[in-house]
Amino acid sequence: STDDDQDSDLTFPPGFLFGSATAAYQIEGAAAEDGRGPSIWDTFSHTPGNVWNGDTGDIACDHYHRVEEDLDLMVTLGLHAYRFSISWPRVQPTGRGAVNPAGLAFYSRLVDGLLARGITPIATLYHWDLPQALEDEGGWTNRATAEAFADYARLVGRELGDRVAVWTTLNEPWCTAYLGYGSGGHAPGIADADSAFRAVHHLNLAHGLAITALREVVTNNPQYSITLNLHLIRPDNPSSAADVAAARLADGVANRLFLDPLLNGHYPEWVLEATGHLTDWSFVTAGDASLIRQPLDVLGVNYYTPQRVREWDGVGTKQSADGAPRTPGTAWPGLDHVEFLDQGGPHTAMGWTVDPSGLEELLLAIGNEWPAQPLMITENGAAYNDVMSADGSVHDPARIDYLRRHLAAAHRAIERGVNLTGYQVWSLLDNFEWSFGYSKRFGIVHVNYDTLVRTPKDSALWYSRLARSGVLRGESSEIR
Ligand code: PNW
Repeated sequence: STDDDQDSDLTFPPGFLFGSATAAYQIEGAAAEDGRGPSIWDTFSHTPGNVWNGDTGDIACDHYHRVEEDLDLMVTLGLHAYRFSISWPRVQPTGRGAVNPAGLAFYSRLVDGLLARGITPIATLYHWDLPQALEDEGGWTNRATAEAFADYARLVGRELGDRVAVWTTLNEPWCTAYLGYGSGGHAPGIADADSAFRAVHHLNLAHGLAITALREVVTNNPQYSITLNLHLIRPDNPSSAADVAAARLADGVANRLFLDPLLNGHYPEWVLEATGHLTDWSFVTAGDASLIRQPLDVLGVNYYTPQRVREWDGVGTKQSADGAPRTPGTAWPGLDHVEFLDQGGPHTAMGWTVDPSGLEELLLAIGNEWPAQPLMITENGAAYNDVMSADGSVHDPARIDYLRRHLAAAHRAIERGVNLTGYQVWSLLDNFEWSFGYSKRFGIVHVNYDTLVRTPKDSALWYSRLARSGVLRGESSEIR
């Protein structure tokens, strides 16, 4: 029997938070309403050639107008928690100074709506929609953006800091730095290694400053967190020293540049050296390390697929990271001699290999290095080409299978001692999947983009049984 055959029922610990996640730009729409300022994703998506089919978040799921309906949907599904993000330009249209009261009021209503329904609010302050005005001054390449972020955190904290249970500063700073400023595949579409490393540091700094600012103003003793998309990177041939070195370098650039300052209080010297030909790191100044390292009540981990690398011998055409769309630059600066290999099927609609063992391995690796650090899976899920059947239901057995196997992997990690506090499925709704537009459906709830009607998929009904019981049923007791 392999790790993935799960025949017995698995019970999750009491208090384990089953929920689901979304992000403001991906679902809200109402992009120019009630005083919201433009973000880099408005600019990027409205620039031809950046997003599949020319899709934008102008309307998205129209969640801004349908928030009550969506809250009721969460109740129907029995969710314990809801992870959402706050749109900075909705709250502060130019990223600085004047507050937009209507924007703040929207999130206040959302939080009240969650609490009234007994759902735990997990708020993310930044899920990629930087106010365009700040990008015009250099965005995350600019230290001042980190300082502006702390001011924004403070004013949101003043408004919601009596009600939010978990504050997450940043979602996936890896994506912001390396896709936004490295590959150019995400907004603001800059392809420059030096800019990407500057962004890494200023995002780390923004996190530390924001936690400090929140602590000054909140009153309800919440949990503080950050969400990272950590990469589980395996050497193709574990007995090849060159492949092991390739995997270590990839881990250094993708993971250690975040984990080390956040949790250990310093940058890994060897990674700074290994990337020294691309940036001089002079923007890291004395004292920054202590600003960045703030105690984290929970570390958010997003996981979709592992990676497999080998040393590239320089011959032929190098394979690139799986699923990555063609972009002007690289999301892996400094890895000229590292090749990312296709890992075989099955794949999701993103082209990402389904491999739950990577999640268990990742959780154990973090748990072993930081045993006292509570973790939460803040995203995990899969895109499939779902279609509505004639009877009006959406049968998505592949997604159920994906979720079941990843939840079993998470359960194995718990049994092996990892302090895992919850699981947020990505995503509650089909939504704007960044450069892939509306072509990729990650939701457990189907959205018809003509009518905006929401229909829970089979996976949503399956997930609600899990959330209500806390028991992941074995395959043989599954009713499909
Ligand atoms: C995450 N990569 O994005 C985000 O947090 C979500 O907003 C997004 O919808 C979800 O995962 C699904 O993609 C990622 O290229 C985008 O490695 C790209 C990568 C990783 C995460």
